[in-house]
Order: sequence, then structure tokens, then C-alpha cells
Amino acid sequence: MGLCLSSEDALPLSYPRSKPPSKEIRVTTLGVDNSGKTSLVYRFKLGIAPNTIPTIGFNVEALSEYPPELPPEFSLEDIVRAAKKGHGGYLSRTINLWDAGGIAKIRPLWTHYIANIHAILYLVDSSDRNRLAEAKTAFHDDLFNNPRIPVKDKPKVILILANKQDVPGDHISIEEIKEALELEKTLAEGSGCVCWHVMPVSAGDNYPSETRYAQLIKEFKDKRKAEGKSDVEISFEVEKFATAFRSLKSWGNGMQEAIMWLLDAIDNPTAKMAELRCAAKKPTDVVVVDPDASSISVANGDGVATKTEEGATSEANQI
Ligand SMILES: Nc1nc2c(ncn2[C@@H]2O[C@H](COP(=O)(O)OP(=O)(O)O)[C@@H](O)[C@H]2O)c(=O)[nH]1
Ligand SMILES: [Mg+2]
Repeated sequence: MGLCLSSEDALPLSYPRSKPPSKEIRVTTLGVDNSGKTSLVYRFKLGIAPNTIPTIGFNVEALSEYPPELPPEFSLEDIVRAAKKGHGGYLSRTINLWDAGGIAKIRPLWTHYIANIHAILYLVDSSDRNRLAEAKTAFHDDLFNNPRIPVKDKPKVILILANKQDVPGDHISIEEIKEALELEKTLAEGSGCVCWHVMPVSAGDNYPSETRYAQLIKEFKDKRKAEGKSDVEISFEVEKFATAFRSLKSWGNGMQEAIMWLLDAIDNPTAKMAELRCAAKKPTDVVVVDPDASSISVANGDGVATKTEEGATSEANQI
């Protein structure tokens, strides 16, 4: 393996990579109970998925940095590198992340948690098919079709997170979530939502990373033994890896990607949605984003019509 830590590798070695963010945004995690909202907040804040109990009131945390992440197939070198980095860089803004309880009885309180927010993270437990219908009901009745929330107060940006991807077995796919929650229809123009997306994450699990780490350490020890190193020398080296590994805040579970997407979407929801629609359309389709980001025009590949953000339809040759 040839990896050797010098005295320069002493830990902890965190250092800031740029200035901390000054702008603040407000985001709320919603979803039925047990979908992983509290785990996500604390995983992101503390780097651990704590033991949770159903949230009755709410939690709120200010997040200003990305947690460091390891690639799924990480090496011991990756662990040292990620630990030296300290964190995955500052966010462009501080996110005040609210976590509201999702038990049916207290879902009517969601109306209070979405006042003046920039975005919603809506969690779905993708390992629990039995509660998919309830996830839909909560999304519709307590949020998007809730008559107590006027359209102007509906969140403009929604990121639906298909959580618990690490749980083995038959996952509910992203497409199934889109269909079950009727996202295309519910979040269409006029709903108040400008930009939405579904992404897979595992907010609350360490298990695969721990297993990989244990395997790498075993290989490392065997190799050093074969090279004639003493047990004391080997345990000294292994302790350095253990310190680095413990200091890491988060594993590769999709959360960095999700937060990056969220920040981009909040900055310019119309452009972000156009980007998504563009990716989903035929290569011949043309998406034009108004520079002031107030409208999107899509000329379909058959050259028939265009659609604007306001819902107006016009001839393709007008763009
Ligand atoms: N395996 C796994 N378990 C998770 C994940 N996220 C949350 N959990 C577990 O799901 C349960 C409910 O999580 P919690 O955060 O309290 O959900 P909440 O009710 O939506 O806040 C807890 O036992 C968590 O440990 C995940 O990504 N993977
Ligand atoms: Mg909770």
C-alpha cells in the first residue's frame, strides 16, 4: 500500500477554505414521522446520526459548512485527505434548517413552519412501501393542496429526498415517488412551486462505510505484518487512521449533492428547473431561459409550441 503518515499528518487538521457564509436562508424539513428528518438535520450538523425519538415540537440548526464526504469506494488515503480538509468547504449561505414533527396529529402545524422559507426538503422513507400513501396524503393535504396555505406562501423550491437508500431490499424508486406523490401535477405551474427535484440519500446510516473501513484496516495490518513490522509499529499507524476516521463528519451518502442542488435552486429556481426539463427532454428541444429569470421558454423538438413560466403558449418561432 505504501501509505505512511508523517508528523505533518497530525490531526486534527481542519482549516477554513474560504470565508464563512454571511447570507442566511431558511429551509424546513418535512415528511411523515420516521422518514429521517431529524437524522438528516443532525447528520448534517454534527456528522452523526443520533438515536432519535419522534419530534413533537421542532429542532432548528444553523449550517454553514458542507460535511466532508468519502467516495463510496474510499481508500485509507481518502480518509486521511478528508480528515485533513476538516470540512467540505463553506456553504455559499448559512442554512437555518428547521425540523418539524411529522406525526399526523401535529402536521397541521406545518403551515407555521413554511412561512417565509426559501425551500422545503421533503423526506420519503424509500424503504417503507407501506407508508408511501401516507407520504402522499401529507404532501397533498397538509402542504400543497392545503387551503390554509395561499399559493403565494407555498415554497418555491422543493427537494424531495428518497431517504434510507442504504437499507437493503426493494427500494421505492425515484420514478415511483414522482408518480405516487403526483409531483408533475401537484407542482405544476400555478402551484406556487417553481423548481422541484427528487434525489436519493441516506441521511442516517454509517454501516457500509464502517464495514469498508474495517476491511481496509485488516488488509493494511496483513500487509505490514508481511513486511515484518512489529505489532506496536502497526498499531501506532492504525491509531492514526482511526483518529482520522473518527474525525470525519459524514460519509458518502448524497447529502452534499442534495445541499448543492438546493443552494443552486434557491439562487435561481427558474433556471434550475429549465436545466432539469432540458435534461429530461429530447436533444432537439430548445430551452431558453430569460436572463432576468422570470420566464422559461421550451420549444419542443417537433417545432410546435413554446411554454412560458406564466403558462402562456406561443409559437416556437417567437423565441
Ligand atoms: N438505515 C437508515 N436508517 C435511517 C436513515 N435515516 C433515518 N433512519 C432511522 O429512521 C428512524 C427515524 O428517523 P428520524 O430522524 O427520527 O425520523 P423523523 O421522524 O422523520 O424525524 C431512526 O431510527 C433513524 O435512525 C437512513 O438513511 N438509513
Ligand atoms: Mg423527527
